[in-house]
Amino acid sequence: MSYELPTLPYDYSALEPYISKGTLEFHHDKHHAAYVNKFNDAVKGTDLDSKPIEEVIKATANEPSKSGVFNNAAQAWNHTFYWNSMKPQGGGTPTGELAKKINADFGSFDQFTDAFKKAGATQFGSGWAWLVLEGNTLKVVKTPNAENPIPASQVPLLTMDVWEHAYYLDYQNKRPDYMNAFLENVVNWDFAAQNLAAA
Ligand code: MN3
Repeated sequence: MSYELPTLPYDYSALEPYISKGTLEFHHDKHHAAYVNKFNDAVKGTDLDSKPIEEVIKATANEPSKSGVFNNAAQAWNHTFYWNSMKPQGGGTPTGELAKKINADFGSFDQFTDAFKKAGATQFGSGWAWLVLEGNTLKVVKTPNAENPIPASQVPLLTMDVWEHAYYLDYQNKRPDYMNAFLENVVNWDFAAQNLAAA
């Protein structure tokens, strides 16, 4: 059962000027596609081949001998989740239950954004910043390289890719500018709210 590269949920130019067509073309068509292809090659013919990708991620996390499967499975999953964490005319603030829960668990929306940006800024090198539900509490976490919150039994609600390939063409080394644009202009709070409702 091979994992298919999903099409982007919007046009390549739909997030401009915050994330360019060129960035999304490289990021989706080259980087994400390569992870998907390598994952399918690595898992083919193994006992994990028929498992859902989330199960593969859980089964291979913390297994050094299976890092090739894990890294490509997690990166295939993370990027699909990242595309859905953004939308054209995104940004703004969450509403409804998600807004209430952010206020309850972080103190305020501003305290959430401070924590999320700090997670992205302090992830040394490549990785991801996440809003997750752990038990009944929202948390911000960061993960290095391909790692994601699934093996820790945290439910991902939202993610931001902080690998340089996510922002270098548009922002060069200025990761904070990319993070501000992500939160102010493209973040998809509807997606996070759906994930919370389904958790
Ligand atoms: Mn990436």
